[in-house]
Amino acid sequence: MEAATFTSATQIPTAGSSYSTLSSLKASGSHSLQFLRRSSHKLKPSKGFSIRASSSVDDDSVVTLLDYGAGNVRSVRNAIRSLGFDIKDVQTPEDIMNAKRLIFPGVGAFAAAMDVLNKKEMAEVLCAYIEKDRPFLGICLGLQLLFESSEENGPVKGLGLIPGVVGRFDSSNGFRVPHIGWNALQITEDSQILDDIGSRHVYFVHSYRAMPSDDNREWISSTCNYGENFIASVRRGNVHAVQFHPEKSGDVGLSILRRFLYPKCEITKKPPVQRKASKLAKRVIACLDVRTNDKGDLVVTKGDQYDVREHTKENEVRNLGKPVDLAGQYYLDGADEVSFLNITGFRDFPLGDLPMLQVLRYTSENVFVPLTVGGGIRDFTDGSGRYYSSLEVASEYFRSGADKVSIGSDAVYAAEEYLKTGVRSGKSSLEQISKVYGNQAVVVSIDPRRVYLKDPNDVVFKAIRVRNPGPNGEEYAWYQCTVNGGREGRPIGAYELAKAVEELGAGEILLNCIDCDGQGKGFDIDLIKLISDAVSIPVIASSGAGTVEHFSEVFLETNASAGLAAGIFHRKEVPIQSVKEHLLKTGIEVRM
Ligand code: 1PR
Repeated sequence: MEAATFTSATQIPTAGSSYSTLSSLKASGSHSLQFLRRSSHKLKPSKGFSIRASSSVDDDSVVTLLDYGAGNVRSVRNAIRSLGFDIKDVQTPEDIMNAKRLIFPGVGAFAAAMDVLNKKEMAEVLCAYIEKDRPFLGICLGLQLLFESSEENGPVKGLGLIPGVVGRFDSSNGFRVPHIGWNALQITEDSQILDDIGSRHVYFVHSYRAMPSDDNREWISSTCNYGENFIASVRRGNVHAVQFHPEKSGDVGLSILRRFLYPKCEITKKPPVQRKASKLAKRVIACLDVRTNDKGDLVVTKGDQYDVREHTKENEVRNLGKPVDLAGQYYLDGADEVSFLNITGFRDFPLGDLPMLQVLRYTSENVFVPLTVGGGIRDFTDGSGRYYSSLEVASEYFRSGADKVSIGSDAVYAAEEYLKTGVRSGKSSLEQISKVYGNQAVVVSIDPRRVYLKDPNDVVFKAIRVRNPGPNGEEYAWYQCTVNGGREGRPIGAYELAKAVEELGAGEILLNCIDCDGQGKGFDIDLIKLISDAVSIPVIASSGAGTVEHFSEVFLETNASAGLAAGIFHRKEVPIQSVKEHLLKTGIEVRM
């Protein structure tokens, strides 16, 4: 159950205590924090909204949610609740017809979703509901299903309400697929729910998209450019659908949901504004390495080259704060994503590590940007002989509020096996999880260590000339992958691993570097350039950030899609907002 009981060691709020863990945050004056405070009050709209008296408070405070059980819609639920609404789940087709307002957060694959809708006899009722112009909001796949068909594992027939075919992004033009990240929209029509957002960014994560055409023009309320103009939202009367994720788009996304949920609020009609096309913004990610310290408390820690212990007599695990509090703070500070890495997951079974699941549950109640969790994702047999597949482990993480899971050690073994046999067995955690939850939900975290060479031909792995020579003047290096938190080197390089995991279904790469971790001397530009040029999935540059300039350097010199840092944020040396302001000044698009 969501409101699980808690060990006091985790010091996380009890269910229903709203945002009390963040009460200690001294961010007064922050717009977002004000919003969070407001949002904890039921049915209390934001400033500038006035709700006219409604006939029935009960009816007006319920959102009907069409969750056909294909994946995790926890974040949508949390966002709806944070806006003061209760949720009624659709159980039967009649529930759709009786809905006062219906939200359809499509998840999973197009064909599977249509299959469920047809089998449960909901497809026809849903069409009738929409054709009657009843309040509807489709999200992501919930937009795509309105079209005639999709090419995803198809062609597959859709609901056929909007003319057009949903197709895959073309990665041959250099744009990375999936499209993951923050873009601003071109609002083309009076969209009502988008009235407040101006040129602010919203969060997308998808590989398929619907394209504008003369036939569907009258539906389109906004488009977005990602190598090509695709449909970002549609609107006809009370029917809305968005390709992006409002529930993951921070306060902008919540304001979009609020507009939908409070249709009676006064809106100052503004003419649609034509804006310069936005590029995909570079993301700034805050990473929380989490583990239990020697007293049994779950803490955020941070290592130097992966050594997380203080160099004192006590040799304690460094304690930089509480996971839920810090994640909440980084959300308010403007982090585009928050990552939790359960760094002892390789030796402790994560499903036995309930505090980590609880951290996710509580964080996802109030943090409305994507959450990634990693550590210990692998097949496991517990002491009593019960076998858990990696898919079960990942599913539990998703159910607890993760949007993506990150796989470290197990991806190394899978890549080694794949390179040895040349066969995709379909059995690895990576393959199984990406098949069920989609590539975009699976990140592979690489923990490489630099191995210097005098001659690049000394190894069979990809070696490159490095800008800073090794201790004996070596001009080359290869990047050896490690497992178990850097404890064991493996016979595979980061380059070979990255290419293999892309083929096995990874949607993104989190590229650490043990040599740079915690050093504050900058990212390993050679490594990040090597990997981000080798794959066509997004690469997150990690390890070594010490100044704002390190972020502009990595974005200007490599094709990294995101920059991740830990130590400088935990020690409050560099605020996330300063990183973003610096990037903007340098001409690099970021979400503000
Ligand atoms: O192998 O699937 O169980 O996953 C374990 C995960 O835990 C991996 O993602 C691995 O990177 C991570 N991990 C394991 N041990 C450590 C450790 O530090 N002892 N943390 C560890 C790795 C690296 C980054 C760090 C950046 C930025 N941490 O996440 O946050 O280097 O730090 P900085 O900005 O301070 O330089 P599995």
